[in-house]
Amino acid sequence: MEQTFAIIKPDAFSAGHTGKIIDRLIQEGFRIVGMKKLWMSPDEAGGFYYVHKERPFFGDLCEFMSSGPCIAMVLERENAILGWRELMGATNPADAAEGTLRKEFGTELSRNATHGSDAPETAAFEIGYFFSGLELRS
Ligand code: FUP
Repeated sequence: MEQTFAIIKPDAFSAGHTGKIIDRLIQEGFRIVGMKKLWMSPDEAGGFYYVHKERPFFGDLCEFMSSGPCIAMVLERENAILGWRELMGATNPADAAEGTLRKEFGTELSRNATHGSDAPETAAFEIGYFFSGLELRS
């Protein structure tokens, strides 16, 4: 079993897609180990996306991620990291395959509905950024 970290981003949350996205991930065999709704400050979003802090889109990314509430989750399944990335689809919804979450719910590169960790090290950092051990007891 592997854990990954996922976000239903402010665009998808405010559009009312949370239930549909949760339905899909349960259908795909993920177990929700932790889940919370939160509204990040720009600074908190910047800490989450610190790897991108020198990139030209960093400011817009932090503004978007703090534009409204989102849903943060820890998901567990075999091969969870890659499996969740596959269910989300390509970063740019325009390139995402049919049937993926970003294809269905994303609207543009900077508003792509969901986030998922890309490697075990990032999953560990991202889970720890949002959840305490107590919140993940199961
Ligand atoms: P991903 O791992 O698929 O979420 O993609 P990245 O880590 O490369 O990018 C993080 C977020 O920055 C993406 F979800 C969308 C946003 N982004 C932009 O807004 N512009 C870009 O040119 C690249 C990424």
